[in-house]
Amino acid sequence: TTQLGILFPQESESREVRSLDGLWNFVVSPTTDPFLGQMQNWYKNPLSKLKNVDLHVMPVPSSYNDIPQNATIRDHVGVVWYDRTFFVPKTWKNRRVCLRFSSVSYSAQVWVNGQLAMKHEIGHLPFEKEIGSLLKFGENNRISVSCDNTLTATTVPQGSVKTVDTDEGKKLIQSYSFDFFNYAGIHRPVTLYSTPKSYIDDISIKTDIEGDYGLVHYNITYYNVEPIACSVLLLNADNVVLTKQASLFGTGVLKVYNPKLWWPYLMDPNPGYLYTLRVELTSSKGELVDVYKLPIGIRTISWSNSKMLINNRPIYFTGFGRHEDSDIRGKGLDMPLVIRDHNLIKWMGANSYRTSHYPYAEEIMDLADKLGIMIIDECPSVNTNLFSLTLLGKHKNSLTELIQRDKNRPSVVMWSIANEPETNSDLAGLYFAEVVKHVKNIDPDRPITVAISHQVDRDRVGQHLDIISFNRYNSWYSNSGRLDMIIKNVIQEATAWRNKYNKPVIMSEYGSDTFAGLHIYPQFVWSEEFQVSMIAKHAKAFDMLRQQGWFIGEHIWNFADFQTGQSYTRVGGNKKGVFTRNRQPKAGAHHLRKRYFLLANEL
Ligand code: GCB
Repeated sequence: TTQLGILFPQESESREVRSLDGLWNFVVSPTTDPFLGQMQNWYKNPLSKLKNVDLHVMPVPSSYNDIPQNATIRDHVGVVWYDRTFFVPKTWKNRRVCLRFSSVSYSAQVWVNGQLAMKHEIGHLPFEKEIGSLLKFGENNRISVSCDNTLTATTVPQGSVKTVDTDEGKKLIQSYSFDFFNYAGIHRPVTLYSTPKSYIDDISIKTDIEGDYGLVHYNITYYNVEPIACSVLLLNADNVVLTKQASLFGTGVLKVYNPKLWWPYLMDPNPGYLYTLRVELTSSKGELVDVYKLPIGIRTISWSNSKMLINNRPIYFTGFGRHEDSDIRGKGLDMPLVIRDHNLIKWMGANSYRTSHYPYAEEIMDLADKLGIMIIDECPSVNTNLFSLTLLGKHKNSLTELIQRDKNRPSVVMWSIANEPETNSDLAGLYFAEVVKHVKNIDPDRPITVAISHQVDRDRVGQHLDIISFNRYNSWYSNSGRLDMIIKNVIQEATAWRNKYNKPVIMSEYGSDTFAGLHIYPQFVWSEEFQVSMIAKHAKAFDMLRQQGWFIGEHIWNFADFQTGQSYTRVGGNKKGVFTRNRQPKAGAHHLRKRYFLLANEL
């Protein structure tokens, strides 16, 4: 279901937040009876009271897969169960109390004190519900969550399940065609928060530049149980109030003289400048009722048939495809990792990345806003095929929810509506025309792309996009080992995309698996020397393409090594990172950062 108002929970004069992160109880249905939990309604009683099941301690947030010492749980297909108790203060009785999950993969049902509170499908996106009527105030309450990782032809992303005969009897197995491991669980924070009964539900902003002024167009929705006045303040980064405006209908424009613009990293000495939009609801007696503070950046995005511009300056994307992935935690949010990653991104001199292949945590997006890292924001559609109306509906939902979550972020400069879908059929053309129309209806102000892997000549999707991104593995999947066949092929393919559509072109993936510490010279596949030369050859092609005026970016695959499903093409995971899974640089990282800093100086 689509929802409005998914503002990130924050403390303010009127709002309180309690974290439900920590240790939860965790139970998997026995493999002999995968549906036992559903049959027996395990949400009705504490999981700790169940007989004949293994009770685990499970940290939240985290993927559950790599926590227990148990391959059956790692490879489990279907539903798992979580529960815990939590205390709700008496003082919240007359307030609006919401329960918010920042992400559960893939789908979830949530019960509070044995009563269904909400359901959500599609991982990597937040969902919440007002749960006041289900709570006991001044007492302990129980929250139960069932989480299903099953992917089918009508989930986003897609997969398929079948039953196989094993040495241990019949088992369900999951297959999927993307390579990253299908981690599951409560991946991001769970929060309980309270607001007054009259509250700010949503804020939308759009910024513009007009002469010496920065413009902040805002649109606020709020609910009130008493007469309410809404006002809006703009504060600079030193918390000085620049303007204040009473807003009768919740919409208006704030003007800032000589604004400090939001610039990407290395395009300005002070990148990522953020103002604060402070929204206030006050009662007829003039008392403050609700306050929400939204960080905003003032910048413009525009594009032509050959360029993309921020604040009217052409940009050139340098950076990576990435994953939310690490040892033990899988896709669980881990702040030490997140900060380390962003320190590495700055150390690399990269100005951007794509959130391949799903939306990343809001905490990560906050950092991108602050540091001036440009984000190509991707929805969870990977390798899409077997098009259907049901799939189309969910694909659109994933974008509605993504845009609802990220619409105000200065770092988000483009929507990626799919990675490597089927693009060569007429049906694909029709399908993506619909997806594009949907996104343009919600957000006409950011360009749309798809990371395409099929061949140019039969493509039916590029016509609907603003910017063409293509993924190609020269010297790896194509002409393995042939470092002498990269330059011509990259130039040829980029030029073919350009000639077909007359639009800006990005190479959104190129790379080679590289086993850290493996040295072979002359360069040989899997060695660090090979990755360095593979990067150097691509750089030559990119530099020639840049002369043409329509080639606008290069993203290497991948930032770091990551876990995959089991296959004979992967040695302990995908090793195309320029960093290891532990975030240590390979030779390729040292090589590439010189290029990124040179490019930043040149542009
Ligand atoms: C791709 C996919 C990416 C894979 C990569 C690879 O084209 O977009 O998800 O990880 O290739 O290494 O095979």
